[in-house]
Amino acid sequence: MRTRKGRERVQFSLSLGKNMKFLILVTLFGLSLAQHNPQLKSGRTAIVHLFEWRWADIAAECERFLGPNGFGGVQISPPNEHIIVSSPWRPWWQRYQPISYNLCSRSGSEAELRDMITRCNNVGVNIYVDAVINHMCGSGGGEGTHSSCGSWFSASKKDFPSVPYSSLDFNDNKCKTGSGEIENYNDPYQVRDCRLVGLLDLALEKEYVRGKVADFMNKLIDMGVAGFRVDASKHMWPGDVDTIYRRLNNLNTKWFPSGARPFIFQEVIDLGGEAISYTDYVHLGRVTEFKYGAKLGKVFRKWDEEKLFYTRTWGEGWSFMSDGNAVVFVDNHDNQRGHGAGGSSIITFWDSRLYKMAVGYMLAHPYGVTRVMSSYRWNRNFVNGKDQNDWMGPPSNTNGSTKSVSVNPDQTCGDGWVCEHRWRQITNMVIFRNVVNGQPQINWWDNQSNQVAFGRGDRGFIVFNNDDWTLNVTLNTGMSGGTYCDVISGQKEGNTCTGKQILVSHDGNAHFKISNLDEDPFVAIHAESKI
Ligand code: AAO
Repeated sequence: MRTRKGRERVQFSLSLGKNMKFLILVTLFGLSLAQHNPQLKSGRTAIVHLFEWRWADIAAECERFLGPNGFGGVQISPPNEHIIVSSPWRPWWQRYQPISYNLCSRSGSEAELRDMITRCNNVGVNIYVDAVINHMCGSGGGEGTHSSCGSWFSASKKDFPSVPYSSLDFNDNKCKTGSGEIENYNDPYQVRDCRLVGLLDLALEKEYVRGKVADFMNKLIDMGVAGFRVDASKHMWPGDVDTIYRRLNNLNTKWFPSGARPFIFQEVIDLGGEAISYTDYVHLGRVTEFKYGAKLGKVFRKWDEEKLFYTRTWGEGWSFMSDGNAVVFVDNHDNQRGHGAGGSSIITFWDSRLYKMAVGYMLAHPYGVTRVMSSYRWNRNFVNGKDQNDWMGPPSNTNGSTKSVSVNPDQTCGDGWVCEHRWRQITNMVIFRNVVNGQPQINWWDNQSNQVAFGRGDRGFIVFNNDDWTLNVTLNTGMSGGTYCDVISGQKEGNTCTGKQILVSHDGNAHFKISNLDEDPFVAIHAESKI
């Protein structure tokens, strides 16, 4: 609760003068707490990860879809120069192997990046950069110009002249394992000083390296980005990244209030049971809460005897980190294909019916800063439970360039792009989250099984049926009397509903009937879906 209060205070400070606000934030909470603020524009609340999208497509998506539908921001794939891998052919993960901080990548050029940042900001959508600062390419990355801007490098000599980094800028002298690799996650020294899957580990304790990383991030801040997902944060010493974060510029005042700090959210996988905990990082910025998707997957799949009604205490009550520290998601680009952590319980677009419910639940619930995943399809090929094609990159042309995202007449995407964020149920729940923003969770109801409902003040109400029988019940919605459109089976268009209508009587009660066989067995109404 301490941090919830903290957030209220931060929100309160928004109404004060700009300089005053900065002073209060710095003196009372320090720079680091300000880095917990996603700096979302005008009532927006959700981020979407447009995994592997081209900059030109993101710019267009901001203008034609994300801006108008209330999305708050986009997490983009790493924008800096990366290795180009031919075996396997152009895997998505080549972008997690930096060659330099030049801004040309599989997603486009620096000019295209700048154009995207400008156009998205202009329609109220923030850009968050996936920052890969723990390492450069893999030690087996060879030598040559197989890199996205064509820069020469040598992995074996640890020579990256386009930064420049030399063999002096890496950690190998500090790492104490025989292989030079992380061998044991229970030894924090190995995790921070040795190589993660063979990736050349940067010596972030060095002033020179810190300077190069801060320059890279500051260039992006000056271009107008709102913050960073910090890749592999667990593998960097908190003191080192703290020094770098402190050097970051305030956000560009063309789009953000003066004194606004970049939003920092750190990728730390902590499912418990390892030496390194998320608590080492929460004072520096937010942290990805990996327990969230792993547990929500079990709940909706009804594994381990989980039931939806147990989520009455969802959030801190499930030993997740405190609300003000968490970034939450149902799946991410790693665990949707068996990388990273979370295991088989993770729900993805491949299980679309469960996925819509799980994402709907996340967006309706007040806990955390929410991130929606937007994926592409690939040819999965399971052998003994492992997908042999977990490396496959985005929809591409024969020369390896990424295909543009095409939009079908019904607003879904084509050419292998899944665009979960465009699924009506998910888009409408992003809007729901904006409409109920700041409202407390109230009027909880459950059937002691997998049917639950809750409201958000008098602004919204949602009902789930994940049991194998019909839900048929009258509930207090807390909303004003009238007719509302369910935004799951349809939405409000003009003064009619394209899907179900929900009648709320003057006392706030409404009758809900949801068959377990419905296409989507949940119903959501909000103040702006009233007709
Ligand atoms: C590629 C090749 C490698 C090759 C390498 C270098 O695949 O074979 O050696 O190039 O040439 C991505 C891909 C990698 C790829 C890499 C570079 O996923 O396959 O390597 O790009 O191209 C750890 C890190 C975490 C990381 C995650 C994947 O802690 O930071 O691994 N995620 C980020 C990115 C990711 C990216 C990188 C980092 C690197 O999101 O896309 O890699 O930039 C435990 C630990 C976790 C650890 C996992 C996986 O998790 O706790 O910290 O994540 O293991 O190793 C249970 C446990 C859970 C455990 C999990 C898995 O769930 O509860 O704690 O099991 O064992």
